[in-house]
Amino acid sequence: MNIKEEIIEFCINNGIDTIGFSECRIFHELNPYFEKRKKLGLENEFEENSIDKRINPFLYMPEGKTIITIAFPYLYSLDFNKKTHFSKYTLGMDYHAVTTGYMEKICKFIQGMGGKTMPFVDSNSLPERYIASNSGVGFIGKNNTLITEKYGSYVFLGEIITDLIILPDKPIDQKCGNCEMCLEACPTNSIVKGQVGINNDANICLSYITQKKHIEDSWFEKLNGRIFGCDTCQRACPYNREIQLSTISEFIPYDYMKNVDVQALMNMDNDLFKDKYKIASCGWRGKNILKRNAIINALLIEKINILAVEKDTSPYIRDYYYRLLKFFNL
Ligand code: B12
Repeated sequence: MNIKEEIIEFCINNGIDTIGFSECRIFHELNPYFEKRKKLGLENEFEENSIDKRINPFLYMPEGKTIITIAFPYLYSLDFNKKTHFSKYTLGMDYHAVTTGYMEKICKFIQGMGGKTMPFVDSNSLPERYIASNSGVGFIGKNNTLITEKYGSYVFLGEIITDLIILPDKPIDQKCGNCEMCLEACPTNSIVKGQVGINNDANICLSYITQKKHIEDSWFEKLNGRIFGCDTCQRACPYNREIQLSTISEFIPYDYMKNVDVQALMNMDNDLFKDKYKIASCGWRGKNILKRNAIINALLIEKINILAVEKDTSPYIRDYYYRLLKFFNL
């Protein structure tokens, strides 16, 4: 068995079957693309400003030779019938913690073969979807997501830079063809026709709006049941229909994430947040973002009385309370 086969076998034995390899190199071809997005004001606050940090893996490991991409499937059910809901990627244990556990094991294995390793999941600024598509793990669809054959786009991505030279896999061509179901489904038209990425405005993507600290009143009605994240463009994608579900047990949804108690969420205190929501993938933005979105959906979708929020200790929450009353003429 060669190094590549040994790594693949180790991953499979540890429950990971979607993995690919690509050459570690500077992604010069993305430079004009990122420049153009910058000029058009399409950059999102969660994106890295420095283009060098986005395209140069050698900043993270100067002796890097290969990037290994691992896809972690997270979907446990294709049921999207809940009116008020968290998006699917948030339902289980925080993916940063889960994927780090797997990546550490794989890194140790590679180190045992004499290789240096540098793992990352969301933890540096490299373009994870682009690297994954270079590694043949999937293709980047018109909805921007990395779509795998087995699990569709419902995967998290993790990468390991190593100094081992490993035969790269072939990238997979985009398979969207003339399909524009994601464009048509997006409630804010954040995905528009054109070259993938260039014309997409992540600043009006509802996933971002649910995570943004300050939102204008005009967004209240757009949330339409969303507490954190948005799955609309993924739900619309035909490649997400006949897919296999996750077998990663850490991603089994917590019951309170699947069945949202809006009343509890809008009155949430620090203890409840720490116990339940901080440990899920929606925790990193803090308690008040979730409370705010719960209050909006309590009024909009659940028709629940939000009076108790008037006395909330947070001025941020009280501000949204009064803005909502005004907006809905209550
Ligand atoms: C910022 C960010 C966001 C922002 C902006 C999203 C966006 N449209 O880029 C917001 C908050 C909106 C967001 C939402 C989501 N995100 Co997010 N996000 C990120 C983050 C931290 C950076 C991404 C970024 O810089 N985006 C800006 C775009 C322009 O750059 P890009 O991602 O590198 O991809 C573009 C280029 O590669 C280019 N491209 C592709 N091929 C080619 C070829 C050539 C020649 C050229 C020039 C360019 C080019 O097009 C790509 C698509 O725009 C990444 C982690 C990371 N470091 O990559 C996670 C990440 C992309 N997010 C992820 C997830 C899961 C999501 C959501 C599905 C969560 C949800 N359900 O709400 C949504 C999906 C929304 C969507 N349709 O994109 C996963 C992606 C999983 C997947 N299968 O694709 C990532 C990789 C995190 C992870 N480690 O798993 N996210």
